[in-house]
Amino acid sequence: MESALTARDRVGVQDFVLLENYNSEAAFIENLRRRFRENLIYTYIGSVLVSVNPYKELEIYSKPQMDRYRGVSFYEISPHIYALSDNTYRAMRTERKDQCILISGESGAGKTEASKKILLYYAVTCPTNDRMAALGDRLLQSNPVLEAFGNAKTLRNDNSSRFGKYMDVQFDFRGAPVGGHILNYLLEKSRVVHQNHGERNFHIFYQLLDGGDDDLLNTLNLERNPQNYRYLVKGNCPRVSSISDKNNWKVVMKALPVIGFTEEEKLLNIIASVLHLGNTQFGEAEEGETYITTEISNLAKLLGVDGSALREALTHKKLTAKGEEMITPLNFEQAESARDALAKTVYGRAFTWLVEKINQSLALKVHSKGSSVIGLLDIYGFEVLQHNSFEQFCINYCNEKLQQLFIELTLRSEQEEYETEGIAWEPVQYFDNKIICDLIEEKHKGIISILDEECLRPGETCDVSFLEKLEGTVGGHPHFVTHKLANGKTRRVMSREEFRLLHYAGEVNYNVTGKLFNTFLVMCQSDNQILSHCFRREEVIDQKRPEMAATQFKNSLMKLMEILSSKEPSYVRCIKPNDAKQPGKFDEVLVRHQVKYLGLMENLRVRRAGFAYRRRFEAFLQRYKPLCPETWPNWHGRLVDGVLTLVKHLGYKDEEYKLGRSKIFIRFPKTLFSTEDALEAKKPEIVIVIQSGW
Ligand code: AD9
Ligand code: MG
Repeated sequence: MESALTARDRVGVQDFVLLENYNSEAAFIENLRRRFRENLIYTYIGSVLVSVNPYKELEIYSKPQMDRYRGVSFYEISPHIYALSDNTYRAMRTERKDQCILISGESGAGKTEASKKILLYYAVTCPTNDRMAALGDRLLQSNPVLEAFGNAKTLRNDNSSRFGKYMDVQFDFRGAPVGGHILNYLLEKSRVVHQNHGERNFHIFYQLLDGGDDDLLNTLNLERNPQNYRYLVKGNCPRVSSISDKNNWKVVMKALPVIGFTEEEKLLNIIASVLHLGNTQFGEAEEGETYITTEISNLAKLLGVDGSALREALTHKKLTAKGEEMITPLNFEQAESARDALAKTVYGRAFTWLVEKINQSLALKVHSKGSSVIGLLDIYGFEVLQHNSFEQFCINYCNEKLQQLFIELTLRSEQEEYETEGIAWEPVQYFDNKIICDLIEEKHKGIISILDEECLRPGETCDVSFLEKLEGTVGGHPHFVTHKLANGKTRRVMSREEFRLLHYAGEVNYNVTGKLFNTFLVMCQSDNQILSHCFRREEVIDQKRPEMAATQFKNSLMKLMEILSSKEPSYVRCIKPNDAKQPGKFDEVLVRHQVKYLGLMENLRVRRAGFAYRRRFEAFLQRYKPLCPETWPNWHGRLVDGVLTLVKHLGYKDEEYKLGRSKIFIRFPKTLFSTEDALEAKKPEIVIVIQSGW
């Protein structure tokens, strides 16, 4: 009967549903703050885990800590990411239903760290399957590799995920992990050629230059100083104090063989070739023709292509008109843009290839009957930059979809619970962000459809007409704003080249000009001859009528939503306590904003709508049976009768509780508090009873 909760664990309330003043945002934030001050970064809203990034290492993730959480009920121990992991795992085992854990929050809030802790928990605590003993290792080791290639230092996060990741972990009938699969979403490829001030390119470039030995760098014809590479100097930030590129290089090199990767050389050639591509320069000849002024034989060798073919591809373009092929020269600007497009494509292809390799290594190798799955979703967080492009549009759209799923599923499951238990309730009003999702994705009328139409038009610049079309189609939408005001005047604070979306999480201005929305248009029309040499020919996408990038992304998100909806979801809602990435600093304004847009207050209200607290009959009886002589030490009748006997003895009034089919629902927190207090007071007696061999 010893409680696993210590006095420190009890700072504030560990479940927001127990807040006396549950309608008060101030009380909500004060509870978060009090707990954060004591390094209690986790708090529940019912079964949703709210996590505040501590920005420091806490001693709460060790093996003994994992053991504390195994098989223990949510409410009997302090909130933790391990409790959620364990609960999800047990639900999968006992209910034989696939699960998923959805982690959301803005950039830097702690999503990736949370997903790694969950994976670590499973790798350490689950039984192993003899034939797949190393799978846990492989799952864990895929992380540093993917992070090296897909994460980068941004202003918001020193290790920001620049791709979305959904990972399935498959378990066999004994609960041992036996397979895994990763789906990756839209890598932010523009970072390969451009970084904002204070940001970096993907980690792997710096790791290679800092950690690779002299021989390797010689072979790749690279110099150690990142400042010598055009693609690495844009952000003017070659080093990050919180990151050791040298050590991380070692970690990645060690991880590659664990995940079964043997084509290291090929991968490094690609990384080096991107750097050399960046340093490729052009000169302008007369008549607008362009030529390459730098040495490219080394680059051609690294890419595995013929030098003159490469030269041709960087300075000319191939057009097919009326069945005839025409080769026309590129001007200086076009050549630079073709070079950058090539760098992005090569890097993007390498990333996809890496994910494929990891998937091969994690693939289920033994046929396993009755296996179930836990899916883990860790996407890039909502972000607002000074200059927001097509990529931010996709990132924020993705967050919008996830929020929609959260609303649908929490409301739906809450409603379903009341229904299955046969209990009446009043629905709570929510801000439903479906209206914004529709604005973006609706067929023929949404922003993505309009973007698609523009992409199909010949010509290279379509930004202005795109904006005009947007105004014509979605101009009156309450979540869409441009410089034009309804009265025909112009909004001074906005330029003519941007539109604003009022996202659920805040307002974002998207720029539609030149290098932003437009680069992706050029890319999807590019005819890239080099990639066919780098990779298998059948791998190269048919470019005749490319599926537009935005639609492709939309379709992949739709598929993801389908996958997630078919599983039982659990939620981790991550909160970033300050913008300075500092420990101990709780910026109330920043936190309040996140609490608002994550819909945590509504979430709490729904949870409290009818009944603050619910528990299965057996769990309730097990915990509180010492409080009633008729149920202690054992109740032999029907569970529901035992619970009824117990609550009558405790003096619960009729309006304070309801009995469902399998659960007791308690309306007010104070009822539960007084029961908990009674249990606390009774403890010494219970211990004596247990010790005397009752
Ligand atoms: V982004 O959308 O990918 O830009 P995330 O993934 O939400 O973002 P991440 O998990 O990368 O953020 O966390 C940012 C940093 O906060 C980490 O690099 C850690 O330094 C720090 N962090 C986050 N969670 C924890 C934690 N539980 N314990 C200690 C943490 N540090
Ligand atoms: Mg991340």
